[in-house]
Amino acid sequence: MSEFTKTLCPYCGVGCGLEVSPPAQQGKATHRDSQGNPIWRVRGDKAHPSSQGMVCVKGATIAESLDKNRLHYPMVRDSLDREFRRVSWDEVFDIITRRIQTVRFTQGPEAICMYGSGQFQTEDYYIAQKLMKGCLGSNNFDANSRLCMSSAVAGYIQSFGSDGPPCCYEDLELTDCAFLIGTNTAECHPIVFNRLEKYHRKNRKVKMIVVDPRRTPTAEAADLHLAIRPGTDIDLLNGIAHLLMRWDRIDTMFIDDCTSNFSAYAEVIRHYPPDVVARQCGISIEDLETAARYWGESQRVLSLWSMGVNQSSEGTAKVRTIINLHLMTGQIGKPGAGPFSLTGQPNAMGGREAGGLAHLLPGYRLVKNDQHRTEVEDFWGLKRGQISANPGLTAWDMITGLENGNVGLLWIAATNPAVSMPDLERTKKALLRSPFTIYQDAYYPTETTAYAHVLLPAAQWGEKTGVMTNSERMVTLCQAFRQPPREAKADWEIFAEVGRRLGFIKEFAFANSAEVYAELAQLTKSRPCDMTGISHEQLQTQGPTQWPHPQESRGSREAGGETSQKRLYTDLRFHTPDGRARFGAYYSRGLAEPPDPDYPFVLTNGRLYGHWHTQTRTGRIEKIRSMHPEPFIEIHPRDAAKLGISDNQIVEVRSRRGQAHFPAKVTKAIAPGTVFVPMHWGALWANDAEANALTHPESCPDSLQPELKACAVQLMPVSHKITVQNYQLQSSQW
Ligand SMILES: Nc1nc2c(c(=O)[nH]1)N[C@H]1C(S)=C(S)[C@@H](COP(=O)(O)OP(=O)(O)OC[C@H]3O[C@@H](n4cnc5c(=O)[nH]c(N)nc54)[C@H](O)[C@@H]3O)O[C@H]1N2
Ligand SMILES: Nc1nc2c(c(=O)[nH]1)N[C@H]1C(S)=C(S)[C@@H](COP(=O)(O)OP(=O)(O)OC[C@H]3O[C@@H](n4cnc5c(=O)[nH]c(N)nc54)[C@H](O)[C@@H]3O)O[C@H]1N2
Ligand code: SF4
Ligand SMILES: [Mo]
Repeated sequence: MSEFTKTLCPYCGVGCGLEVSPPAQQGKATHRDSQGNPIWRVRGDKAHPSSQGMVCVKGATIAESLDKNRLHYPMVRDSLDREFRRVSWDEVFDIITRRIQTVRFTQGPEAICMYGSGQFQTEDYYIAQKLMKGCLGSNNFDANSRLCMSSAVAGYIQSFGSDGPPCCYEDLELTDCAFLIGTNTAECHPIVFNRLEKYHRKNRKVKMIVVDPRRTPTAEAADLHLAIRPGTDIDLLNGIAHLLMRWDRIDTMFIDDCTSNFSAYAEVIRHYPPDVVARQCGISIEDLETAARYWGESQRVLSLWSMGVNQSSEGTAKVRTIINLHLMTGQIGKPGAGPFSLTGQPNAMGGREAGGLAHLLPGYRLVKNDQHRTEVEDFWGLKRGQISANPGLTAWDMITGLENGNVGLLWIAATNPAVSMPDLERTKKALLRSPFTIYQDAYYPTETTAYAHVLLPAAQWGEKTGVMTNSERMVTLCQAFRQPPREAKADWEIFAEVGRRLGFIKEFAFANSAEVYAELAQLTKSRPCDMTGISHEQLQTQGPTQWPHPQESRGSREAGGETSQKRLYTDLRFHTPDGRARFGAYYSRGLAEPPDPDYPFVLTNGRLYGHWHTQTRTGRIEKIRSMHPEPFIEIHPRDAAKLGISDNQIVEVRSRRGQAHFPAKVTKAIAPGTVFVPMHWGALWANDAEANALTHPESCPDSLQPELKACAVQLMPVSHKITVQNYQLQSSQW
């Protein structure tokens, strides 16, 4: 047997294949982390179709974080101002089930909430849905994906009748024009970007357009960088459509045969002539025309987007407006073309398959759809009507639910909301009011630990076997290669045990995660994400597999046939009742909180190449800490001069909700009037440098995704030196 275990990188949605082997090497010294733990060896898996052996710095260094500061035992305390005490799993399960029963029978199941994560494996997600939405009858399961890709989900559903990114990574190497909007792919999806950039460099005819208010490393590589004003994406996209229409660069046959609602859209784009659009976006008419020309002249256009589009109070409209351009030019369902949403987290896609948002059910089903609920109830052996017909509380609704006393129990797993939620002061105050919070994480402490009554130690990547699906619908088996530390358990096992103790014995009678996956796969039968031909065993023997992959196709695969569909909609039939894709007709509305004389700057925020979100892993890796030692704020030289701010000087940033301090990075990479801060520094890692101290929770009316990417701020240089203190790593006692 090979000494390598095949798995997937647990960071971003690119989903690179990894091979991991044990630390001890014959004849060589064992590498150890700074706390003395031996480090597992990791390399790219050349056989993985998505990444072909490539990895970025995060994947390459992941093993160094596995043992540092882990949460080892269940812990409880009676109130948030007390110390935790260690308890056994038996005791803690008892405490939790008693509490669930009390809340269920006093406040009702809708007072029970779970806030999960795109970093769950699919099995974790599925068991959580069955427990919450099925057995307990509460649709209040939401995930951090609400803050991440729910606008993409809503946009796909509204335009195509179903969720599901229709493209694949091969398209990166087949396109004539890559249109990257609101995505810093080079830093956030590095291996996707490597593939695209290599191809772009070799083929000079291939165009790359980047739309981002910042000149990111992604924008540096582009033929055309449109540094639009934050929140003007719809103006730009409608402006491109206006020119394509004027130049008659549209695919009328495709529009007539395969779409609906074109006339409403045509009416909207009439109002976006180039002079108006250029002024609105803060770009030149020439650049706008160049972008439209690249679109119009290309045989194959591939759009890629992520948070600059989704995290917006008009996120769904932005997504649909991107899709509109593809529909009007017939750029879908063929190699090298299509609207491709890049998913952020490693298993945000698996979450969608398992129904892991408050309005979804497993198998790409919707809570609001009567037939979908009935199908799931029958499959789970529940009474008709057991699944509530109302979508549950979203992530932010859970915060306001704590404020108004409607939430009686909050179970948080695999996410760190005390850093990643908008309007942190309000979030933290609400969390302090929670009558009972369970927090299930791999590490101790994180910022959210301070708000928990119960801590449950989670087994993480490499310590449990399960599957994850990446942005191109590629399902990979992530095999355990080591034991969970001390008493840590897999998330799905924790949920299942609570289910059994609540009396749902047969519902949660799973011997292992392969059985869990097999059950979910059955529930996807004949759905757009049909995975009935996928199982742990099949993935182990045949390797990563893209869905849709129905069971019937197994035979044809063995006979050498192509089974998984690399691309969706190649037959140009969509999942709408009439089979046509729908144009969405949207006027731009702009930012929820535009700048004004009191708060004259737009603050945007995002990610850096080395760090992962709230640093629970990457903050513990020396190489990465030295790449990005401190937070900072990017300010254009003109704005800096006006305010008397010099490089490295501390800037106080205030919004209507809070304040933070950052050393200034004076740079032309950011547009005048806009400033940028990284999102990675929560309260444990720096003093007063939280991006979300400033942001607001206003969200898109369709996707309910908050506008994390923009809020209005004022800036002030301060003379005293704020220490950007780094959190000192202690070795975990727990
Ligand atoms: N290194 C690293 N990689 C990651 C992650 C990480 O933490 N670290 N996290 C993963 C996750 S979960 C996600 S969701 C993805 C996110 O991946 P990205 O979306 O690429 O990352 P962000 O840096 O959040 O935002 C992208 C860009 O949006 C731009 N932007 C802001 N406002 C606007 C606007 O109004 N319009 C346009 N067009 N652009 C705008 C910002 O300037 C920023 O450069 O990354 C994934 N990959
Ligand atoms: N201002 C601003 N805010 C943002 C964003 C932004 O761009 N700007 N982006 C938003 C987006 S897109 C996202 S995805 C979120 C991310 O925000 P979070 O989800 O809060 O960030 P992470 O640091 O990834 O937290 C994941 C947690 O899961 C734990 N963990 C890892 N593996 C496991 C496991 O297997 N089981 C369990 N139980 N725990 C595990 C880790 O230790 C860590 O504490 O932030 C959102 N917030
Ligand atoms: S690109 Fe994403 S999946 Fe690949 S190694 Fe880097 S973080 Fe991991
Ligand atoms: Mo995300």
